[in-house]
Amino acid sequence: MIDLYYWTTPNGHKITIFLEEAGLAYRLIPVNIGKGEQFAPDFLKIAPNNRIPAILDHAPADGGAPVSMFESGAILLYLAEKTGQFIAADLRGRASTLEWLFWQMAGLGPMAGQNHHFSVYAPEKIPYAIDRYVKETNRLYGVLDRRLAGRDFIAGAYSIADMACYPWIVSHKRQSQNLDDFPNVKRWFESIRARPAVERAYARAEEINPAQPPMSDEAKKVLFGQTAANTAR
Ligand SMILES: N[C@@H](CCC(=O)N[C@@H](CS)C(=O)NCC(=O)O)C(=O)O
Repeated sequence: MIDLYYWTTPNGHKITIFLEEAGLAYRLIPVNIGKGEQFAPDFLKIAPNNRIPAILDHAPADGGAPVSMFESGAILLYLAEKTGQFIAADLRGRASTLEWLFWQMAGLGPMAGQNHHFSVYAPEKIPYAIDRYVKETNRLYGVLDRRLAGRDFIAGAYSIADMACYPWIVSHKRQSQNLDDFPNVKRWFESIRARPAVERAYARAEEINPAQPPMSDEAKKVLFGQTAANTAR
């Protein structure tokens, strides 16, 4: 059994997608980040960065004590290694899965995240910041589009690289990106959206946080303006 500390955000969806695809038994533990639940002492013990997702694997492959993990890319890799699924077994396939997984973690995720922040959440609209992140997101979509030309998936067979990228493309409109400009991304996106496991993963999100209401002022206060001092627990 795997406990998944989860909220209904792109980084959370990556892990429900994997667990649904692999058919692993898991329990969702909602961590409502808009209410500050990411600062609960028990959560911080396994996720010291006060961010979801995190997991607790009660049956690790070495048969020892439960293993906890934070950081969605590390969790995807851990689960792929645990199950032997969604990462190529050969050296070259594995290398290409890892490079695109890390590309998502270090590029697409953070840039699209800042794009959301300045375009949607920031209390003042700062044209330079919006333009900077919309353009950088656009560049990254272009990189992904070129990668997907002539390919069904990002790194050979369907893999953790696809699972990492897909949830960040779901919110393309919020990122001011038009999928018609990226036909390979669009084809890939539609094929992943239609996967039954992906549908189940997003249905779990609906159960936990129906209709995903717009972020409240209270949630903005919790999420934005965190510093070392005010998050020290
Ligand atoms: N690099 C981290 C980022 C995780 C992350 O930013 N999680 C967000 C939700 S998508 C969060 O928990 N935010 C809580 C907060 O900002 O306090 C990962 O991929 O796991």
